Amino acid sequence: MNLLLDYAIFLEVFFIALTNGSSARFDKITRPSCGPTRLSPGWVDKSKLSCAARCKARHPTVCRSFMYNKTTKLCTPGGDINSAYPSPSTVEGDLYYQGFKVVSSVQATVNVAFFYGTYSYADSETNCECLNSHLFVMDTWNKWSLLDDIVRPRSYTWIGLDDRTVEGKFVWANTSRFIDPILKQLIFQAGQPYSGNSDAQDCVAVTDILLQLDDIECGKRMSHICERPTYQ
Ligand SMILES: *[C@@H]1O[C@H](CO)[C@@H](O)[C@H](O)[C@H]1NC(C)=O
Ligand SMILES: CC(=O)N[C@H]1CO[C@H](CO)[C@@H](O)[C@@H]1O
Repeated sequence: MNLLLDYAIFLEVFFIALTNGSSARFDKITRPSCGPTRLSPGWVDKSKLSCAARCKARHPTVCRSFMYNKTTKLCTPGGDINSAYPSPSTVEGDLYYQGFKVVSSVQATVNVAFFYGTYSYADSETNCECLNSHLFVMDTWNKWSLLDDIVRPRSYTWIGLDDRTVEGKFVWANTSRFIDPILKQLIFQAGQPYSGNSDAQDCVAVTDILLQLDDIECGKRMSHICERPTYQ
């Protein structure tokens, strides 16, 4: 009986691995500042792997996360993570989120999640913070060259670069480092960043055609990329 169940779970997990592509996995998010939508009441499940599998099986289109308490084995299925929802309670346990993927080339490896949609720059920052991450810091040519694999579908996309503090001084998110002047020439669109008498264009986005950068009004709504350290 137990063996059969194990086998069924194994198949489910295997199927999930196949359908989501090998690099999409659930990551444990340490110290999340928000939580997921709770999709239904939780249940007792023997492992976090089978919790993940059942979340996918019971909520196929919306399961994006789950919470698992190692001690009580409570498994709570979750959807997208949003600052409107509370972070996991002690009873719910640890948060696992499926969205980050490792993208790499010979020169660079990043751990990123692409959020397609309508977020202002501030909303994007909040969303990344929810997941204990920050907007993508594309501070080397090698990281820039990975963009084509991250921004899918191609769309205007916020990265973590802005000159909100001092006009014309672009700072990378999550650091206090300014952009390298040579890199700036290479990755901004011709004639950008705009430094006329309008101060409004303070946040930087990847454009949808050549994946080059442009500075845009921070309130505009578009996609964004969050980045976490690579590990595991
Ligand atoms: C699981 O729940 C117990 C009892 O509610 C709690 O004491 C414990 O901290 C929780 N464990 C985790 C890993 O969150
Ligand atoms: C300097 C700094 O703010 N570092 C933070 C960058 O973002 C990570 C989360 O991805 C934090 O853990 C660091 O403390």
